[in-house]
Amino acid sequence: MDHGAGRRGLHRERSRGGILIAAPASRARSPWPTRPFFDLDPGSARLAFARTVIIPAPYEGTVSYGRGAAAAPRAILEASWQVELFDQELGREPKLALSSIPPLSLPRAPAQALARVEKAVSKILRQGKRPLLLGGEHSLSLGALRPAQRLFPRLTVLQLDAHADLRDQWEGTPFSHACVMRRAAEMGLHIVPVGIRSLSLEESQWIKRHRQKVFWAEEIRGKAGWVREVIRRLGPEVYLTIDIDVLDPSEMPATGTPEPAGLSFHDLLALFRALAASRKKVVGLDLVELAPIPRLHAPDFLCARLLYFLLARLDP
Ligand SMILES: [Mn+2]
Repeated sequence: MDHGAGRRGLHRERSRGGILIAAPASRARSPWPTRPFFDLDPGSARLAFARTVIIPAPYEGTVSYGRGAAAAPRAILEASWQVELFDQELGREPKLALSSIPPLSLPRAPAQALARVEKAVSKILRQGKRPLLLGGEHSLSLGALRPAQRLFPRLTVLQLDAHADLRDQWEGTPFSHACVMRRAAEMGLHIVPVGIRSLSLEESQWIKRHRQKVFWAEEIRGKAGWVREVIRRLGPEVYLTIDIDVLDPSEMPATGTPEPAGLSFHDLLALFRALAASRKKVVGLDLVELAPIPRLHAPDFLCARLLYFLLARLDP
């Protein structure tokens, strides 16, 4: 359905039109570093011992120039080397059983890219390990959700996001980042969206028609009780998708489609603390839509720090 040129134009901004993002070409071409995430010692970063396996997926499908989300996996890897391994809250250095594979080489066509993600995620799931997909665009999540659902049919998707991502189609493809949760819902997955504060009329109507519970950003900021309620709505097996634009742009400016009045880093820590304590099984996760800004490394570091906090609690 066409909602008019104005709204489409607005959404084009969502497609990362508005922010100039470029990485030095030399860095883009240099080979992927062999140095492990978080500088873990090579022994504990071995694939055989890993409980969580990072899959770097530098993909920004429909964008034809400029480097945005595709630069994120390397930026997070490099930032992760600076993360302090001592966890003050835990009072120790957690022993992460974390490994990674080399970045996926993804074709531009969304359907083919998703198929390749699916294959990589499926392989890790079948080894009894937890895939951690590092995007890239949010559309990638679909490639992880398909194999995860095959193994865990009652899977819940915990979606942290500023946008509903419930459009039926966008820019001629049903596999756009703006459609990812719509596809997930159509797969019969139970969805728990958190931090949403931007959506189209079509998405708003879909939410009403399907009586979809949404934890709006407005109902979270500065309030208590929402964490417990989110956890209560999760099934025993959870796939966590972190669209980093869930955060307020004051803390996370490096994303293609920033939305004001978002969640805080502390909100996410509170949620992750509760999620880890809940004994729900996080069978897979992704972090998507970081679009690094050259010479502004705080957002890249935030992502690394967020993942370290979460993994330290999921794999204590
Ligand atoms: Mn999203």
